[in-house]
Amino acid sequence: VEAEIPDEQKTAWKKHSASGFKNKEDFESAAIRHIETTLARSLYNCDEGAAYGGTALAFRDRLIIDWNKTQQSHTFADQKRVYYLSLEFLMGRALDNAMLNVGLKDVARDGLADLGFRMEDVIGIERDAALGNGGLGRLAACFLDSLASLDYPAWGYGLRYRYGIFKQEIINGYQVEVPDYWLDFNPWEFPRHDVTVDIQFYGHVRKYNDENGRQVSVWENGEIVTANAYDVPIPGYNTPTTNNLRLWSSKAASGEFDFQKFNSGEYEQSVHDQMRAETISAVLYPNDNLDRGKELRLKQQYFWCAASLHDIVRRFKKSKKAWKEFPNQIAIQLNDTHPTLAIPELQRILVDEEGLDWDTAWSIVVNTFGYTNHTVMAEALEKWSVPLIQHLLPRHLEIIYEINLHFLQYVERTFPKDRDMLSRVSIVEESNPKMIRMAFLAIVGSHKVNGVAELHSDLIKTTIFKDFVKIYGQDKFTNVTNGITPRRWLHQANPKLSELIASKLGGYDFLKDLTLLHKIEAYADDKQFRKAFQDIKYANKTRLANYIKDTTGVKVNPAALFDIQVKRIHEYKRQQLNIFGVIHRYLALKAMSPEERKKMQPRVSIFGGKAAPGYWMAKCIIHLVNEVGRVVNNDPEIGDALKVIFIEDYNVSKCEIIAPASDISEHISTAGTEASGTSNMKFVLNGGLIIGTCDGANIEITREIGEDNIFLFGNLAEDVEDIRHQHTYEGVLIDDGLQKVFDAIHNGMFGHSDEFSALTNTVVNHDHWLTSADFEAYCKTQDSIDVAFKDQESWLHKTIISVARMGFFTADRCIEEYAEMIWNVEPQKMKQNGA
Ligand code: GPU
Repeated sequence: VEAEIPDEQKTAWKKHSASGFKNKEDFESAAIRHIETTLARSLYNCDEGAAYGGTALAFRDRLIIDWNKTQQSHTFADQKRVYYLSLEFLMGRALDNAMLNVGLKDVARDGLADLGFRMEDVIGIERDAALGNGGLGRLAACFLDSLASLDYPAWGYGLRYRYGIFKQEIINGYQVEVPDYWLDFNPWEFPRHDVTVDIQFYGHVRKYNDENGRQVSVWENGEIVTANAYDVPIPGYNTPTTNNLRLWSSKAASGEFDFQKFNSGEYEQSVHDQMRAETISAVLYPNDNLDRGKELRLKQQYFWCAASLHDIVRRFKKSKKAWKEFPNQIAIQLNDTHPTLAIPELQRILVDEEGLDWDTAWSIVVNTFGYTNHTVMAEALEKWSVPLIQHLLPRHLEIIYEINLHFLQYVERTFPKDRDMLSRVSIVEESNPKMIRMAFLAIVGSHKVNGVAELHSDLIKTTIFKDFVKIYGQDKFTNVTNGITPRRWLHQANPKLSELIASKLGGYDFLKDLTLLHKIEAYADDKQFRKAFQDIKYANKTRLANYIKDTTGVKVNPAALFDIQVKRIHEYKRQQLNIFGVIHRYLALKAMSPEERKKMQPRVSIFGGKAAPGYWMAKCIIHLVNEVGRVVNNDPEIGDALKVIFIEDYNVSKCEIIAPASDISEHISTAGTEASGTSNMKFVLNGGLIIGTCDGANIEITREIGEDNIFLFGNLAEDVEDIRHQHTYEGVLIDDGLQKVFDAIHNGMFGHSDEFSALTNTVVNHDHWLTSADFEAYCKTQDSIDVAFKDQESWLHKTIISVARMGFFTADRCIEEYAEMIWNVEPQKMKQNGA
């Protein structure tokens, strides 16, 4: 392509080609130019919002220059690429990340100071890009950061929701959901008006025989919706590589808003059609770890899969390679089962549109896809009703049936006469109505299936996917323990700690090879280092205390033990165990004499997290936390001994303030239910210890940092089923301490007890989540934490050692494992000057 452009054009282009700023002068010039011309502001009406806008646009210019070079270089290099399909990308803010990744935050800080602004205020203007619910979406965001930082040629594909996860307000102690309209000013996206894909829904399948007597299927007469591409540049840390996140937005197909309807007086109908089409990408479903089977959600899934695959196939076809090269050029990773329709969609493209025979097409499909599972809980495993798919995607249903037929024939050959096995593993569940089991389809259509922590990957092999291990063998199933990006979660969230570490390690190389952290273990007894480390923790706690004061009015003492649990509110994550434990502590404090109380370790119990709008029990937990806070925080007898805080609207940018400020954080899911957890990693990396169950990545964290440095408690995954059986046949045994807590609630200590009866009744009736069975161990462990925290010298030692041993949990290690075991792709380092 390069050779075809005449020299004169190249010269003119190169003379004026944009280049990024490198110093303060050029930054100021770029920012002011944007403030004046792009934002139409002047010196006299440049507020913080405009300063943010100008700064963001100046950095966007820089990113897009590197983006162009990266894309060009990846096209020329013609190497295998990775596509990460995720319905959620919980990105948070982009400016701070962009400044740090391109290494120009200090330059921008000085420039902004010249213009009369403070960096922290400017950064704070940006709204989070909150296109996700929780861990699954944040993992996708961390993976994008690592893919770019390690120079992998990779794109993310997602949906451009007009409304991300709702904003949470707490009104009178109850959660209220407010829509998150985040797009009114978003400088980080580039609309690609020329990149559109028409997506079909409904219609029917027509069959005919072609001239060779081959049966051909045509899916026709459906409704068409257009997908528009919006590109978000993803800068790597300390590399020119800038990858792409392509988000699709839905619009009525251009023909749809037509003048015929307008002229025939159907204007309203035409506007209605337009709005119906736009509804597809309008809103993120706010459920975490729950499948609700809504038609619009299925439409979202197909719309996004079909647009992404069309884009990928279009790019492949430009290379003029043979179809059998497809899996050598392209790896597609499915983030949970949400993108599973990509499997029948690729098969449809290859067979119906490109005329490949079924088996050739299917081997391409299987070799292209990898599937990551994120849960073993039945309520979160996706199923779609056959009538719904029949109606919306008639050709895909046929293809799914045919995939199942081939699969079941294979199973029957391998395990003759095992009828039970056939019905157990069938992609089609023989229920009424019949259901398509998406996880099974994802397994059958992928060459690798992975879980997200060791225990979880073992559990999927021995429980929900057991039969598939028999059918395909062990090798198809693997583990990639989750990780987090140390750029955002250490360097950005905790710049002082990052700086301290860099001062001992002789630079910031550890941000790209986190195992280098082990070298700070040598400083665990170094007086100066320890003092600096401790001061940083205190400053971070003070920062959070100020935030709490500003937002809730409650004054908390930064010298108290900060005990934090922030994550989606879910019964399996057991915030109820935490708040019952807090009440237990409160009752104990109330029973003490003032002298005794004085001797107790002061504690601040901090909660944060959203409940899905339809999840009553989770909302009940939020209400209880807020009511307990109201009572405890206003109890003059208690004072600093205990404070209970609920942080409203927990999100990524708030986590950046919260994660560096913990002494203890809670990861206390019922054993066997939390696939991995990733906030556990964030807290330890920032010098906090953990109270946790033997679940998810807690187990590997323990192995890495040592069992003396973590507070584990509770029943083990292998015993949970038996205990639940006991509950069913012998009733639930309510722990004595927990009974006192329930009595206090019933007596109205925290407001009308009816408000909380669902919460206490579920424990008494079934206790599916083992709240009572684990209560005593939980409280005892909390008491031992008080004792341990009193010995500040030894506590400090534990936290430093733990940070030093967290190298394994970088998302960079995950990406390298995926690249080697699942994708078979290599990094593609660019020359500094681009292509
Ligand atoms: N996860 Br399934 C979500 O955040 N949402 C979901 O719908 C499902 C899983 C989480 C897991 O709960 C968490 O344990 C894990 O660390 C995370 O995915 C990333 O793998």
